[in-house]
Amino acid sequence: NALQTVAGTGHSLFSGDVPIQTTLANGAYKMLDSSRGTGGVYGGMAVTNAANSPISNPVPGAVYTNTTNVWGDGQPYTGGGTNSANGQTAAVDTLWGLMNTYDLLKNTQGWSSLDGFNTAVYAAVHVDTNYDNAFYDPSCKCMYLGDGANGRGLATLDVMGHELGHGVTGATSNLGYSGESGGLNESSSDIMGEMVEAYGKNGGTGSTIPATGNDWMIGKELQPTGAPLRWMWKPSKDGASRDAWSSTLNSLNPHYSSGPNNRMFYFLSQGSSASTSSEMYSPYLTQIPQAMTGIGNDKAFRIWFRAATTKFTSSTNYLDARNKMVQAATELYGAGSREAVAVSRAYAAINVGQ
Ligand code: ASN
Ligand code: ZN
Repeated sequence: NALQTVAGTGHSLFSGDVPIQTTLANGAYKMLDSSRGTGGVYGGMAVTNAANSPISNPVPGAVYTNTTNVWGDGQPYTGGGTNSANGQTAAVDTLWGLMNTYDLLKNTQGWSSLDGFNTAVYAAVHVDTNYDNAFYDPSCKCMYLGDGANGRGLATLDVMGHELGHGVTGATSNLGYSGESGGLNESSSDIMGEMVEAYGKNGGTGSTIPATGNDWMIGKELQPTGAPLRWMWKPSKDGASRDAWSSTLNSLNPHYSSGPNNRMFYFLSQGSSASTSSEMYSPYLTQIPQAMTGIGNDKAFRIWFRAATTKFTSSTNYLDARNKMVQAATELYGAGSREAVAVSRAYAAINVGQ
């Protein structure tokens, strides 16, 4: 076998120096990790160079290669060539995000790759010019990433987890992308993004998700100003997202109707506050005491993942999600358990159920 997986080093922008697995073939190193996923286009997880191919008709390009197994320069992209060390940096952050997402799913949920069948996925970086978005495309089982704002790319751990989360959703519940189902689809990706962040920031190993390490803000590191795309504990801080369920949620963009479920997950993990001046106060939580205690990232995500991948359907709405979350918590921790009660309280706090 001419292929050999070898340990390399990446100089990333968002995560410092990171250990990566690459492949040595014919004297050159390739950004292909055949230890994570099988089949697919490359027989493993890979990062390709889209070399500014237009978003209207994106071409993934070739897998990144290098003469040594040290990659990137840890700096924002300055436009001097997508194959340069500076151009490799986005690929390093992207591979680190792919690795941590794969390992979180495998090591904490026993779930293989995005589809549960260990099908390898890949990601193409430097799509288009000044393109400020990233997305997962189920038809190629691949992700596309632009260079984002200020050459910083899009490959933070939470954004990588978010986009790849769409791959998990598409392969399981296949939640729709409008109405309440669309909001839950987006929220599921935000939840996974934060869990990948917690996992990766703590080194990306172990069978449980660390209790701390994620910031509960989506994409905070993308802008030099540190302005996040979304706030999970108080989604309305973005001026458009909702904090609680109401019947008008249905007509919103999924990135805004995700708000209540994001807040539910924050409360479930971290708890809420009884102080009316706190951003973690919910007027809908009428149970006594009027604040809930969280059950932590690991248990909260275990319950979410079970409900989302084995119980939700394409048309699950907020009430259905609540009922299936209580069911999942009951199966994992017992009827009337602290965890099952916490789920019902977290949903009550966003005006769903009691
Ligand atoms: N990056 C966006 C997202 O995953 C793309 C979109 O709007 N679907 O939500
Ligand atoms: Zn999304």
